Amino acid sequence: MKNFLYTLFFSLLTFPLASHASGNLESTDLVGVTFWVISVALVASTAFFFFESLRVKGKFRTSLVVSGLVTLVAAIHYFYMRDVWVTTGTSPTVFRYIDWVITVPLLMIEFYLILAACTKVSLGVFWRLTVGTLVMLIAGYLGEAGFIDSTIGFVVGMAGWAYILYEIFAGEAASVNASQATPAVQSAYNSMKWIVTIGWAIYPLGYFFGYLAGGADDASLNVIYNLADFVNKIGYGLVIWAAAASEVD
Ligand SMILES: *C/C=C(C)/C=C/C=C(C)/C=C/C1=C(C)CCCC1(C)C
Repeated sequence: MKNFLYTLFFSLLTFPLASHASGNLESTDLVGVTFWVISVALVASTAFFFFESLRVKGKFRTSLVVSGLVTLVAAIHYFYMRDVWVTTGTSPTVFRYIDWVITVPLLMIEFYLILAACTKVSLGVFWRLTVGTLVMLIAGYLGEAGFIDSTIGFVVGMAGWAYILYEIFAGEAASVNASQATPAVQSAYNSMKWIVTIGWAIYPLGYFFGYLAGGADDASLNVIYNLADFVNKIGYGLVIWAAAASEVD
């Protein structure tokens, strides 16, 4: 069984590698270099999370596989986004949103998964986190792509984010964490909560400066998003891994 899983994981890793770039990266293109470095870090993290999922206690396996799926999906998008950047010098916004629609709900349900590894958690937690996330992203996309007014997209998107923050700071998820989670899970939960508050704030700020406050420069915006993704996808996964690994027996 383990050999089968190793083979499966390894074959999944070839997807990002197969999506090769058609343009050459100039050594002076710093934004392109950040795309490159993050792509490779995402592939390496995917291997790490998948293989570690076979070592941690069974109840944490799903969480680590989900962390690996987040970095795998993001790696594939990063290879394409680097291509868009290198060949056109413009922001690969559509790819970012496609990536977010898949990875952000997965990141959010990690709260549910780590709590469910400790105790019985109602499915309401899962659905509220998923729906809040989708409202945030879909409103943002519609505003950014011009289907709805960009201010309305921003306001509705912010409301979706506020709803998720409420759930993890003061809602049912927060009370289950405080009363029933193990110390390791509580500490992961708290770090994740702050990543979702501070690390995620980069994206609405980017939207605000890009669409509502007169436009932002594409190069700076992409470097900031790339660094933010490093923390919010890889760092976030490592926080969960640290909790899971500390409970290995
Ligand atoms: C790995 C990628 C992540 C964690 C992306 C997160 C994206 C957001 C938290 C986006 C939030 C937005 C708002 C809160 C309002 C305006 C529209 C968005 C979609 C930029």
